[in-house]
This record gives sequence, structure tokens and C-alpha cells, in this order.
Amino acid sequence: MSASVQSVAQPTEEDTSPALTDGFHLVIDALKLNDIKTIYGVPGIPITDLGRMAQAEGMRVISFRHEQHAGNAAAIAGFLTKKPGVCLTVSAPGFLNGLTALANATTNCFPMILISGSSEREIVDLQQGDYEEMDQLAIAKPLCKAAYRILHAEDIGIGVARAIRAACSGRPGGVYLDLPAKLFSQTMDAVAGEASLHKVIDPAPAQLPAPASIDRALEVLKGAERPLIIFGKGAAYAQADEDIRALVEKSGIPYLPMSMAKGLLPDTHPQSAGAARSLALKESDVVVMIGARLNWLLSHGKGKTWGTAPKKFIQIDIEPTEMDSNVEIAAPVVGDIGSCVAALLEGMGDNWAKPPSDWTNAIRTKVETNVARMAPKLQNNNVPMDYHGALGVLKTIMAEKTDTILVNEGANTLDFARSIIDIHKPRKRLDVGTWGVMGIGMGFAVAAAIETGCPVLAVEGDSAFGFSGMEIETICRYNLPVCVVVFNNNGIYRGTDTNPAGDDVAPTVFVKDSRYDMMMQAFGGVGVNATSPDELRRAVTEALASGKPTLVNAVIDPQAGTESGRIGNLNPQSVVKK
Ligand code: ADP
Ligand code: TPW
Ligand code: MG
Repeated sequence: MSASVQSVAQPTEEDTSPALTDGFHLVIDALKLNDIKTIYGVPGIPITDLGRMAQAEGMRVISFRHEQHAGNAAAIAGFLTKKPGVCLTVSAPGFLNGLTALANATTNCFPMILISGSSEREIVDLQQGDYEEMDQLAIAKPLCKAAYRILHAEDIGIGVARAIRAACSGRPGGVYLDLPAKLFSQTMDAVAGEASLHKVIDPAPAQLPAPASIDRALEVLKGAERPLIIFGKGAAYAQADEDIRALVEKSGIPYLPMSMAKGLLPDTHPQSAGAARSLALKESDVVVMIGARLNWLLSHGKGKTWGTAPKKFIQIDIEPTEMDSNVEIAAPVVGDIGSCVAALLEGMGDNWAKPPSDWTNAIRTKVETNVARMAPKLQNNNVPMDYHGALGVLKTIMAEKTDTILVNEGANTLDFARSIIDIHKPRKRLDVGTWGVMGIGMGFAVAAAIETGCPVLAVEGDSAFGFSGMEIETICRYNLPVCVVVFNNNGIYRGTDTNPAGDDVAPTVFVKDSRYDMMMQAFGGVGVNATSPDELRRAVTEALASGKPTLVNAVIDPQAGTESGRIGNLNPQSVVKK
């Protein structure tokens, strides 16, 4: 008999009634049976005891200060492990706070399950005003991949199984699981309860590409004179790291990593076209997309970014409807990346001709020129610091400590860090993703530390940090090896805006010279104010060596940034002159 059964009802010698289990224990047992070891959440009615009992039964229960960050933690746990991360919230307001993260996870194709307690169904459905009344299932449905409600204890096993499979099979995404309060205290025979649970068999089955689609792709690739491979975060997620490296090296094709695919091969790899992005996109004639979408981040596959040279696309994706989403795909390859890349490798045989050297040399020369031009800027010792001086320091540290996971958000802080800091191993860069959402920082940092045990360096704009800043208490509470560096330029994009019409400060500026490092000290962590690259280097090196929760307030010149970083062109322009 399992521990969970005993804690509900322990038969004595006189008591011959059958042992019982209940909804609480069935949910916990179902998660554990499926190797889900951690719950990220915020307690309250009706799920407080669920968290307590899960902890008592050996699960890790990580309590946050706000559900959005617990949700972001669950989402990135899913990305890092290929198993759905679980976020647990209370009803209506807690559910809504978690929903942003669920929608974001779905948008980014991260497997996650949001489990929310909900109020009395009969009262909710008659809209009679229950405590935290809300029809959560209906609200979640359009914002996630799948949404289910479990009404009976005997359905918990199948409900949890269904949620797991929906989250991680095919294109991964967010799943909502609605658990009404009454479910938790429903009882059933313990033996029948245990039999009702099951471990999901092959939750994300391999999806083999059609052989004809591989032949077609290789045919298109053979005709290429200026081929390019683009990796997206789907390729990082797939954990087909060895085959991906083999594909790049065997084919000899230059590659561009999207932001979270950086490190799939080290950014310093001789075939990386990262520092020659514009040239590579403009001049290529055949582009192999692997786990990346032709969305706004790639200018929808057309326009100036892509130049005038005619292009053919080969696209590998598990989601068939992704093909032809923006431009014609000459060779769609539908399947999971591991199977597709393996099939391509096999089809290439042993005598695959490398691309013409004038193309690969042109890319290489451009990369070397751009890297050499950047190098002196990264070594500047300016005070106050600019982005280059500060990020030059962090680039060196990341090159020495290649296991460190970089979390990154902001505008200038994001764009400069993405291009300056090399990533050396797969899944070591986590950021704002497809939506460019602010607020992922501390949630991602917590889960990255918990799921991998690796040190985490969170490079945060001061605005970006503010969205999840209270979670530094969570980082201190669980004593996580997280070093947060706040790039403090006194505001959003720049700290220098003025208000032409009144006393209020401009909408983009914050309190000048704030000391974010002192927030960390309030919770017993290490706080350091760094005004020069040398001070920054010392503080971050020490933080990563000690593993102590640390926040470095990096004082950045308020004039150094530009509006919206590199995507200022997306700002609508007013036509009215005042
Ligand atoms: P990026 O933002 O890095 O360009 P996207 O999020 O736009 O990446 O694209 C990721 C793509 O990867 C999605 O279209 C998704 O369907 C796909 N994908 C995710 N996991 C797999 C997998 N295991 N096999 C194949 N495709 C995958
Ligand atoms: C949920 C809009 C994009 S970038 C940014 C905001 C508010 C902050 C930029 O300032 P920061 O960086 O972080 O100080 P820096 O170095 O340029 O000064 N709300 C959400 N998501 C987004 N993307 C925004 C608002 C935004
Ligand atoms: Mg800022």
C-alpha cells in the first residue's frame, strides 16, 4: 500500500472497511507516476493542501509570489526537459495570472500544464456569485492547445494522462486542466484508484518524415549555390544535438541560429553566420528552416531583409500547417526534428558536395570583419558603462563558464546581449521568445536553476526586471545559484526622456539612480552596485563561483540605448506635427 493511501484512511484491526484514496492523492500520484517531479505555483483555496501533500510525498513544490512567474517557470521547464512543466494556481484571479504564461508557452511551442482549482460548478454555471467565480475552462480554451476539466476522482488518471500527451506530442504547447474544489475531497477505493492511474506510453511519439519529402529536400539542396541553414528554438527543444551538428558539418552549409537556438553549435563555430546575418539572408538561394517559423522575427520570409535573389525554402517542422504560412515552401519536411535530420544525414550519403567556396568564404570573411570591428568596443572601460563595455565583460565570463544558462530580457539589453554574448552549448540561452514578452526573467531563472542545477546569469533591462522583480525573494528562499544583472539606465530604452507639458516624468523614465542591489540584500542575498566593467566582472565572477543569490546593479549610461532597441521600425509614426 502506498504512503498516499495510508494518509487518507488507515484501516485498523477492528476496521474492515476498504482503504480509501481521494482526489488530492490521485492528482499527486498521477503526476508522480508520469515522472513529474516539480510543481511551480502559488497556494490558496482550493489547492493549498494539494501543494502541502505533494511536498509531503516527495515532490518539489516551488512557491512563487505571483502566478505569472510560476507559469513562466513551468513553461521553460517544459522547454528544457521535453516534459510538461506544471503550474498550480487558485481559481479566477490566480488562474488569470497564470493564463498569460500559458498563452505565451503555447505561442512559443513549450509544453506546459496549468492546473487551476475552480469554484463550485453548479454555482458558477448558474452565475450565482461563488467565491472566485469564473468559467475558467471557456476562457482558457482559445489561449492554449487543449483544455480539460475533471469532475470525478476516477477520471483523474485519464485526465492527467490526456493533459500530458496534449502538451508534448506534435507541436508542443500549453494545456489547461480545470480541477473543481469538490474533486479534491472525493474519495474512492484505494485499489481502484491506483488502477485508474496510468503512465503515458510514448507521450511524444517520433513522427517520421515521408521518404519522398526527404528526397525532394535533398534534390533542392543539391541545386543550391548559396545554401543557408536556419535553426529555431524547435531545434533546441528537440534535443537532437549530435545529429544537428553532424548535419551542419557534413553539409558544410553556413547556419544562422535564432535567438534560443544559439549554442546548438557553439557561436564560435567556423560555419556560424551569426555575425553575417544580413548577408546570409539576402544572398542565400536555398534556405533550410529547422524548427523555426517564418514569422515577424524573420520578416515573414520576404521583403528587404531577404534581398532580391530568388529563394527556395526547405522547412522541417512537426506541424504540417506551418508550411506555406508566409511564403511557398519548395520542400516541406513534416516530422520530428530528430527523425528528419537523421533521414537527411542518411540520404546525403558519404560523398555530399560542400557548397561552393566563394559563398562560404564570403560569409566567413564578413563574420571575421564584423567580429574584429566589434572587439575594441567590447573592451571599453567607459564610466558610466555603455552596453558594449558591460556586455563585453559578460561575454568573457560566459565563454569561461559554458554551463551557465543565460536568461535575457529588455530592449537594448536584449538586442545587444543577443548579438554580443556567445553561447557555447545547447539550451543555454532563454529569452523573450516569439512575443518579445517582458516578465519572463525571474520565472525562467528559477526553473533553469531547479531543472538543470546549472548556474544562471539573468541579464535584465531595468524595466524588464521590474515585471518579475519580486521573485528575487523566491530565488533567495530556495537559495538558487542565480546572478541577476540589472542594466540600469533609468528607464525603458533610455533614461533621458522629458515631459514637455507638465510635472510628471516622461512615461519611459524611472526613479533616477535606483539601487536594485539593495532589494536583494533585503532578502539575505548578495547585492552589488557596479559602476565600471571591472566592478561588474568582479561581482559576476564571484557570484557564479559562490552560487549565492546575487543581484548586480549595473549602472548604464542613460543615453546609451535607442528607442525599442533594434525593432524601432515597428513603432507606428504619428502624421500630426505639433
Ligand atoms: P524561433 O522563434 O526560434 O524562430 P519558433 O518558435 O518560431 O522558433 O519555431 C519553432 C518551431 O519548431 C515550431 O514551428 C514548432 O512546430 C517546431 N517544433 C517544435 N518542436 C519540434 C520537434 N520536436 N520537431 C519538429 N518541429 C518542432
Ligand atoms: C508584457 C513593451 C518592450 S521592451 C520594454 C518594454 C516595456 C522594456 C525596455 O526597457 P529595459 O531595457 O528593460 O529597461 P533597455 O535596456 O532598452 O532600457 N509589456 C510586456 N511586454 C513588452 N514587450 C512590453 C510591455 C516593452
Ligand atoms: Mg532600461
